[in-house]
Amino acid sequence: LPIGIFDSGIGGLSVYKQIKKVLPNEDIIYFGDTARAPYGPRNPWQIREFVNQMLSFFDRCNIKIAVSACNTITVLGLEDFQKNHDFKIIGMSTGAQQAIAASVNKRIGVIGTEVTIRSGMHHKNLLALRPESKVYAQTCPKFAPLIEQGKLTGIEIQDAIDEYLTPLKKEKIDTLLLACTHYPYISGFIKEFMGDQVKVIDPAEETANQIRNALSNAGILNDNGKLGIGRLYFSGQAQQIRRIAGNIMDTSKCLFL
Ligand code: DGN
Repeated sequence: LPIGIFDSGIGGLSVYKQIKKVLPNEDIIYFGDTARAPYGPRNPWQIREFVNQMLSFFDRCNIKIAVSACNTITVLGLEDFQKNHDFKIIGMSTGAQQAIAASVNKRIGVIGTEVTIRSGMHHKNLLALRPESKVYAQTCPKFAPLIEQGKLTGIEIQDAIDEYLTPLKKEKIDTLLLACTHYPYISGFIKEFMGDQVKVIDPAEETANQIRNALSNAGILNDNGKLGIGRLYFSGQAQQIRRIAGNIMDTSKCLFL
C-alpha cells in the first residue's frame, strides 16, 4: 500500500522529496489542495474541514500511513483526525531537537504561517528542551502564496525576505527553523540573507525518519528494491502546478492526476 502525503499546496513536495530519499521503494500518493491554498490565513475550523476531505480521499485510496506535510495543519493537533481513520497520521516534526543542537548562542528564530506561529507549538517545544533559549517567532504571510505562484526568485520574494528576516537578523539568532514546508524552496535565498553564521533547519528530514520508524515498527516497510511510483493530485491550477513541480523535484517517476 502507498504512503499518503497531504498539504495545502505544493509545500508538501519538499517533504515528499525527503521521504523519497529515505524510503525510495515506497509508492506515494500526494494530495495538494492548490485550489484553496494558502491555509495560513484561514480559520482553524475551515482547515479542519478541508483536512477531513483530504483524509476521506485517502480512505478511498487505501493507504498505509498518512503524512500531514504541513505545519499549519499539524499545529491544529492530529489526534481528532486520527479517531476516524484506520491508518496512522504523522505530522511535521517540530525540528526542535535539531535546532537546539545547532544553536550555540541559544538565540533561535522560527518562521511559519499565521496559524503555525500563533499556535506557539515550536516555541513551546524549543523552550521545553532548553528553557534558557531565546526564541524569536515571525510570521511570513507572503512566502507561501508567492511560492504557490512559482515565484521562487525575483524582487517580490527578495523584498519579503528582507521584510520578515531583518528583525531576526537584528536579534542575532544563530539558528533558524523553517516551520513551513513551503520555505525549503527559498532556503538558498534565506541563507544568503542571514549569512553563513546562521544555520537553517528543515524539519522534513526528521519527519522522514519518523515515518521510516513507524513503518518499520508496524512491519509494513517496503524494501523490495523496486523504485516506488508517485501519484500526484492537485485540486486546482493543475497545469501550472505540474510545471512548478517539475522545477523543484524529479517528476520522472510521478503521474499527475
Ligand atoms: N506548507 C504549509 C505549512 O507547512 O504550514 C502551509 C502553507 C500555507 O497554506 N500557507
